[in-house]
Amino acid sequence: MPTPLNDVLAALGVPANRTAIAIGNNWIPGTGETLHVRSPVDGSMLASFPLATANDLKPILDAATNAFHDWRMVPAPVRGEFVRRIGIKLRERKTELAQVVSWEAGKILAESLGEVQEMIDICDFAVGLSRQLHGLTIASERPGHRLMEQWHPLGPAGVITAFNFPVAVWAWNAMLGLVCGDPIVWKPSPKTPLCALATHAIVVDVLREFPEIPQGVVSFIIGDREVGEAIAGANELPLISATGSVAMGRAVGQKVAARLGRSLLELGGNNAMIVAPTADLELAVRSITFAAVGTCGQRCTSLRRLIVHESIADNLIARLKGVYSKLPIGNPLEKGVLVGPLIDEAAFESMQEALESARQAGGQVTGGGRIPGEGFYVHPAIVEIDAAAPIIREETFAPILYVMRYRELSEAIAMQNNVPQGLSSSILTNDLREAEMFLSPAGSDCGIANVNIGTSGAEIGGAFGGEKETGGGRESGSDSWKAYMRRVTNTINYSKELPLAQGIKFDI
Ligand code: UN1
Repeated sequence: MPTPLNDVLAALGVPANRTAIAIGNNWIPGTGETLHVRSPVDGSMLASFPLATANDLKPILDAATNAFHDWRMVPAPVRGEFVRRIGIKLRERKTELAQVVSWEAGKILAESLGEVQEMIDICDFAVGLSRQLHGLTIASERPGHRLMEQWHPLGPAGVITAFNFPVAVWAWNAMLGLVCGDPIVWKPSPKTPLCALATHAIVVDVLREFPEIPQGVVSFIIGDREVGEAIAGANELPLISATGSVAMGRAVGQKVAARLGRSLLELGGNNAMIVAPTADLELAVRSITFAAVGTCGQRCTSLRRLIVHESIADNLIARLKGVYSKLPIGNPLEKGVLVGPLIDEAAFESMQEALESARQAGGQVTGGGRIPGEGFYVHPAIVEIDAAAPIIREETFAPILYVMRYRELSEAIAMQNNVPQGLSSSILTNDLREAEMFLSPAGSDCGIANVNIGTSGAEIGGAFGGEKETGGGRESGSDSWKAYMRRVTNTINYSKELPLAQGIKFDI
């Protein structure tokens, strides 16, 4: 079926024959079953092509391994120049790539543009970083000795990404990995393969400007679980960075651990916000709505649990219901729409199951129903529920906001932490002591803890990730780059003596 998306893909340089594999500019068909890609926007068929199987992985691993031998010796600032060019190309193709993201992941255009902006931002960050991959020099206890550390490229990195951030999460990993000297083997979600093809085409365009760079520095393979497992088990990939469900991360993490590899996991969030009595309620309504219904509740940082002080709960809930009743829901490519569709029917069903569990636990559900027509468009739900209900401990990838009440801050913090996940959290308060308590060691146990903003929409400059079942990995900014490198400790003796550490005498 003709769709404007094909024109966009052609403009981006994606070959007309869609393939499940590419090694640099070498686009290779997969040997597996046919994948049919339907748009969550209107159910239209976007593409059909054979998936890759685990048997298709070998040439990719070989190419990445070969590429590594050259790439690790390219000076990091020169690797940074490649990434700088990718950032420029992304600026030029921002609108087109965002359209692909909206068509395939169903997020509204403004958020898709934001996602591509995250790619551009991480390019800029990585370019700067390419000139400051630094180690320490450390005081040696021995005279005439120097103790220092260096950071060297680690090796090819496997990057497994999810449908909900189909291009930005790859960029967080790939741009850092590339400046660090690691070739990148990407396994995108089979729900958003065209986003990967489009992104890869942009990178290939830059690769053409650098004929000396081996093609194997960038590759992708689109397949199902079997391919993910093969990647996790591949000794050629010393680092596996995986974003997705806790179940996926558990499987990948165990497989990587079994070969004593390194994994960087960014898994489920079940994020909460505490709204304290002094909170600015206008700001609360806006930040809650963006965090809870943005991306149709399908961010790992989406707000799922609202813990409100009992003195303001009725007022805040009424205002939220008012805003929810007027939310513009519909085609994410249309101007003015704020809530697009769920990714697919399975997402809709798990939303309905969660709402049913909530009702059984005595929850009062407002919204949550499907809007008739093509695609799975829903009314975001507000669920007033008891903090003891089992369903609130689960992450459902849908716009459901569980609302609970509290009396004392310590109780609110305990509620916030009483879930298996630990990605993002926030408190809305104008009381300094409450804010600092929330940020203290006895406060939020998450990897992200915010004050007077929501749980989602983090900037790339900070380290991104969380604790407990979220997996413990950190991607993106700060010193996350260290995961993509190996640290070497060097001791250099520039004296004519051989003093041993710890004062050991060993005279022969
Ligand atoms: C994700 O959902 O996997 O903080 C990533 C945010 C975005 C990234 C979300 N910058 O909401």
